Amino acid sequence: PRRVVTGVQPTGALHIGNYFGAVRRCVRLLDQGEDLTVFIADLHSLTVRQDASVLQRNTLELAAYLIASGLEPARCVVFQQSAVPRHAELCWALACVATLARLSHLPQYKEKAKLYKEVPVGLLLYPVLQAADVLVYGGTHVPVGRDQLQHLQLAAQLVRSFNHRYGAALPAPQPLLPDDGSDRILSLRDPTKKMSKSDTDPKSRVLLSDPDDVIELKIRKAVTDFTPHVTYDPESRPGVSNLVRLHCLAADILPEEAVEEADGLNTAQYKAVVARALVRHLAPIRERARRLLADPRVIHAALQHGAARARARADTTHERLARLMGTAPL
Ligand code: AQP
Repeated sequence: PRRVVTGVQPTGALHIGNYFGAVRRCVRLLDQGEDLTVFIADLHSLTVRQDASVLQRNTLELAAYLIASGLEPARCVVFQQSAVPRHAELCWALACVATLARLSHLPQYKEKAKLYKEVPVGLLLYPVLQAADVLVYGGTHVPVGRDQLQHLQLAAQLVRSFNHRYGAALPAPQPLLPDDGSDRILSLRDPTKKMSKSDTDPKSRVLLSDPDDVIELKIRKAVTDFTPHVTYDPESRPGVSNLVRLHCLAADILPEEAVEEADGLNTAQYKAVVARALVRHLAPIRERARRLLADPRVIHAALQHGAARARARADTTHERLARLMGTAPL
């Protein structure tokens, strides 16, 4: 059977790139009847320095927004990664079959390592932990963006080495790629870059927590180009096309339909249409999250319930692998 596994880091408020690129795709997978495991990747977030109380708050808020977006604990397994120590444990076993050469050649590692004088080992192990996150549940599919394909190839290679060494039968996880461009929502201030939580300009992203008027303002200020009419042409008009894409994702329409709706409007007028579609889509989610956060006990209970289910699944994999590795308790 298919098992879909994915994680989101609690490194700051969720933006519409995370939402359309990850969260909403997961909701769609649930609607299609997939078996889905979603974790809040707090261990991953430790690769950069975190303030403990901020991390806890971000974890709570992320849980609220995941549940409010439709990843309800009754429909999928949602939990905090650190609540299931098997992730870190399997990461170690995988690290023992990974090679330094392979890990240090991954483009994302090289990119991030450049920012340090002394590179933390966690940065190198990041994709190994990602592999463990999936394999610990016998995950078969991972919803990813195109920029994560290399990490999935690494996971497949680790699976081959691990299976070869121990005679295990872990499945190599397959990527699930979107065909609607939702894995690459661009910055509203610089459409050559991805929208990102860590961008220093808050106007570069719309947050799920943004009030209606802030959404309108940020879309109104979005950088486009000097052609007044609206077309969908991601290569030559990334800014406008990003807005068309957001319109499509929020209103559940195709680019042709969005462009038709924009007929006779200039980009400034069209931005109001896009903002309206986003507000209509996001306001109910924000309201549900606000209610959840007003009494976090429901969130705590949901996470505990999710962690218990995840632990039970992870234990099954662990026991099987421990026997093969010779680390089963005597
Ligand atoms: N711009 C984006 N468009 C589509 N999908 C996106 N994702 C991130 N940015 C975009 C997807 O969101 C999921 C969760 O991401 P993450 O929390 O693991 O961190 P990230 O990928 O590093 O996301 P950010 O927002 O850019 O954070 P920072 O700035 O901290 O690095 C993933 O599935 C990701 O593909």
